[in-house]
Amino acid sequence: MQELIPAALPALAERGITIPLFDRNPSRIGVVHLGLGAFHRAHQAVVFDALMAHRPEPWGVLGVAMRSTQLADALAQQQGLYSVQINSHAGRSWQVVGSVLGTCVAAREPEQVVQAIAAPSTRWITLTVTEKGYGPELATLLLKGLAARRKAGGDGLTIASCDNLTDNGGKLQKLCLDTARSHDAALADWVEENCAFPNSMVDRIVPAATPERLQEAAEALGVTDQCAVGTEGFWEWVIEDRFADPADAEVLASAGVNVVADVRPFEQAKLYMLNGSHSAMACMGAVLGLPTVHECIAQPDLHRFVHGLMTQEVMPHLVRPDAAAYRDALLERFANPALKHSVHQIATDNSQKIPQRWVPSVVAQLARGGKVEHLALAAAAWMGYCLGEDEAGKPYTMNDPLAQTLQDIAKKHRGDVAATVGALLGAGAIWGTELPRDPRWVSRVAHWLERTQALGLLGAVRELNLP
Ligand code: CS2
Repeated sequence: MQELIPAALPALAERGITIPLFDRNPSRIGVVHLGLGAFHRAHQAVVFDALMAHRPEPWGVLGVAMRSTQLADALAQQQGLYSVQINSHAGRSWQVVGSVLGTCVAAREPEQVVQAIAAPSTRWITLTVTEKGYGPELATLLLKGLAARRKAGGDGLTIASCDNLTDNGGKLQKLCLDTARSHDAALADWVEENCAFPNSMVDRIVPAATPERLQEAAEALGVTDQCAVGTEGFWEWVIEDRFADPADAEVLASAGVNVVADVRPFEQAKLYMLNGSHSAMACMGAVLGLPTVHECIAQPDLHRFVHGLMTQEVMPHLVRPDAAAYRDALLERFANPALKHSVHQIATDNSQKIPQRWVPSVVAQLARGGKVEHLALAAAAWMGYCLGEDEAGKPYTMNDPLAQTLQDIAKKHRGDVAATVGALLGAGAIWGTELPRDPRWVSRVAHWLERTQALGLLGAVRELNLP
């Protein structure tokens, strides 16, 4: 079978598949994207694809994989083309995205990244480097590029973090400025004055590609696509109106991006409602042996639990309007059977995600004297998850920077509720400094861990759900 390359596009159009109809010359690269994963391909790159079709500015993407070479090379082989399978209520459709005009690997070709950041046509850097990616390595790479840009007399850039972090733009700006200040104060000043770091909230459920998905792509397209991704119909991008070029606000809005003065209401709703529920289902699904989010939410007791978690312990703190409608829409999105979103994928890096997704709701509930039953049961499920095997004794791999530590603790204290709770709440910086010492929180987590051990996780969920 032929592969997905530009020459294959006319035949795809004949099959009714949306294809890029714009000039894909690499000179139109205006965005350097760091973190070339499935999410970027089904989210920002689709927006840039729409912009490339209608706008004169260069919105083409240089897709930079931080370390792994496989996807970058496979995409290069297809001259940047890949397909997106969209699974919405209306059924399934396919789109070939053409905005990625080049790829490289930061660990292998750092100089290419630096040159791209410095290139005059570049206007934006976007990032999806995951929660744990915001460290010195990232700062060094960005600053090398920005130093080269400054030296070449270039304009400032918009540098947009698209990771699921509270205050993502602010955190990235601080990382860059702090690092720059420690060795090059003039560069720090230049970045501060010329570059904009908007906060942004991005949303689209994009499971990691599976061989099954690639097979579906081959069947639908009639050509092979090693880089196909599957996603839902829904997508949302809310970004703070803070751009190196203020005219970009209107440009982005023309592609359906929501440009706002303050992202926080959207960011909090998304992190605590969507991602918070995701992480709860990830731990519960892993412990119960339910492999996907769809299978979790199809379980009536878990559906009721997730509904209760959002309604009782998250929504009281949200500013985003229409929280109930937002919740109901999320429950429907979780139930999308075509996504097959693996709970183990979501449980990856739990120790980095829990502080962003659960802790703020626990703290806010305690501050208002509210209940934390659902969050405490979710925490107990996470403790069960840390054992590295489901309730039937089937082992799984934990992908987490703290995997070994957490599993050692969980196994060492297995069966001892107080010791497990004390040690796991104190591990790393996951639960902050206050919660592990707050008896209101510790006692509820201990309660639900005890119930989980006595009744099984589903039994404990049923007990919590009782009216
Ligand atoms: C998920 C997110 O893997 C995870 O941790 O919670 O990737 C989630 O699917 C996206 O944030 C949805 O926008």
